[in-house]
Amino acid sequence: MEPKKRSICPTTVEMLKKAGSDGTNTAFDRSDALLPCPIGSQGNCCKICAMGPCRVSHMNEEGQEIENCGVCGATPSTIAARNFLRMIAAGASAHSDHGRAVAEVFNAVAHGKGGDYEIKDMKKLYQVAMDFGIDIEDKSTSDLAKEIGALALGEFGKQEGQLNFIKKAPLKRQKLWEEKGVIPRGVDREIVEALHRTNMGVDQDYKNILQHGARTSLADGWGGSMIATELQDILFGTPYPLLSKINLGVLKPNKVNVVVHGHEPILSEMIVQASKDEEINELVREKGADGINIAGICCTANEILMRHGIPIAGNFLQQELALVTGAVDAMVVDVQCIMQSLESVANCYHTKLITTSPRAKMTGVQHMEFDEHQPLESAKAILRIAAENFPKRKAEPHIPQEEMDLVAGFSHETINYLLGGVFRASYRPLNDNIINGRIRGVAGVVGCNNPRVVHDSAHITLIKELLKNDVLVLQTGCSAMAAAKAGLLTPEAAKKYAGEGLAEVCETVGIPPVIHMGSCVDNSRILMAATALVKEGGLGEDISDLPAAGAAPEWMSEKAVAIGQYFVTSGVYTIFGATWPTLGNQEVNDYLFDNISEEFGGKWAFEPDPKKMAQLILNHIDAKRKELKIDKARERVLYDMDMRREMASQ
Ligand code: NFS
Repeated sequence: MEPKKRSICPTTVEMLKKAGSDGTNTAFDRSDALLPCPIGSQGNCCKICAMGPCRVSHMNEEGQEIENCGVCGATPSTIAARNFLRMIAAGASAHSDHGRAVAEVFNAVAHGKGGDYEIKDMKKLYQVAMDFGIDIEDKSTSDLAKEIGALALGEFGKQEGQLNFIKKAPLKRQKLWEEKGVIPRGVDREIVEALHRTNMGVDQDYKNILQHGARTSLADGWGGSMIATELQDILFGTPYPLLSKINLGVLKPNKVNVVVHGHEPILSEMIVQASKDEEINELVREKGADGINIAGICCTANEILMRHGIPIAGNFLQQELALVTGAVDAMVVDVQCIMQSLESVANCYHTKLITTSPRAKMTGVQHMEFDEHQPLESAKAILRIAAENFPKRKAEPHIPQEEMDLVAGFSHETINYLLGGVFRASYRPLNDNIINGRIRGVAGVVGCNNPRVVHDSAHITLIKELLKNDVLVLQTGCSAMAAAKAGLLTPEAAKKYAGEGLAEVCETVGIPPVIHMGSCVDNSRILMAATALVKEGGLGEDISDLPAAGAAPEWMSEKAVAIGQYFVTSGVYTIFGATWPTLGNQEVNDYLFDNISEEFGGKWAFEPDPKKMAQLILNHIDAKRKELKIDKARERVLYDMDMRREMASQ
């Protein structure tokens, strides 16, 4: 396919052309060459034992749909539900193993063995201590940190009781979860149980399997992911709004370009710190460069953007293209969303690709284990390699010009502060503007890129439709990067893209109409923002009452399924684009797209067309406004505006 049909992002198109002429193969090429398996993509393939793999539903040579059972008798619904639960469990494991790594570093810091890491946000330390139910009176910060560290680590292996952060949800929601029996015990326990239940011959009732999917997902959203976010904020600082830039134009021809790619800020924070080291900068100058330039890809980029304003090179589908510029002297990766093809792409240019986590090595790639006891030294060693590599560039780099300004750094706490001020921090102004109809509703737009969708296009079409209709957009992950590249993360975007009501609120408060809340584990911040809206009052008693919805228009990772499910289980209407993992099974679809809402108030939907997706979200928001009896208020606001326009034209 022609590069310009591949992406709406100009640097992506430019680098795809260059990759073509350099003979470099990318994910875009491979997705053309490799069509998705028609059986697997519909959730109709069972390969959990050696009697199969069983294709349980397929077309025969006459084109008739054949629906049969697996060799063991497993029905297509059981198989589709098992596959779905395994996706949730895998996604939850990724976020949670990240959370555990942070908890381990946090615990080491609390015991004075944290090397160069330290506690940066004392206020958040106290907040999290209270969330854990710790009596904070008369305790030193070091004692509090030790207690938090022990409790946080304990959340993973807990056998009984419930995860602590469940208590942060609205009371009505907690009660509902209890009634439905889905409150997670330990994070690891739920994930292990998911794998056990989906073994050959164990759980065979698709609803029972999916009920455990609900519980496993909560162990992610209100467990592993939330632990990651909260402890990262204490260790590295709670984000506050800041300016930065995005897109491949942030790479600089005369600097040593180091791209950090992956997910855990434990690594990227230290790379940022080491880049300021005088000895490293001396070496960089010795090698003929004008300095060192750090840029991020994927969610680790979001982490260091949110806390340091480090620019972002690009989102998921730009990881190979960053190397195609010929300007990246080192790409350092840790875990998750790292394409194995990076090794061959790096070999086409001069880039040193370096793996750092014992959990994620790559054949043929230099491994430099990141020593968490001497993190700064590890980071410096990586930067030395990058500096040494600068003079080895094979050709003049070809860096696209485009870079875009953005404002990021919106934690749940800073939204509170921005809206209410230091002394009256609150969500009241946001609730009031939703109630009076200036803001029609709120949508979380998150998730990945997927080469089966024109890169970034579904994100941008959906978000623009929502803004036009006065929907405030909260974002994380690679979707936030797509919006940032399109200029939607600037305060000026309100005037340009938002409806009058939303634009007015954004201009008064001085925020963009699209709020970047961080990486994918930071979807827990969106849960907290939704909870704050409920607790502030006037918008119902539960997350499911809010005029709000979620979407992942270009998803590809199992992590997205885990996130989507914890939003649904938390009461949110959640729509996925691209494809849907149980497409081939009516019974499971009927449950996930419809009946599940009787249990949890939220439900799934699948809609690949972003305009139709926006309409579904607006319909849902309007229905919720009606239930809350605030639909009339909005009509009045709109009427007032029409009247104003009419008066202006007279
Ligand atoms: Ni999320 Fe972040 Fe991006 Fe998708 Fe991958 S980087 S954790 S999974 S591709 S949004």
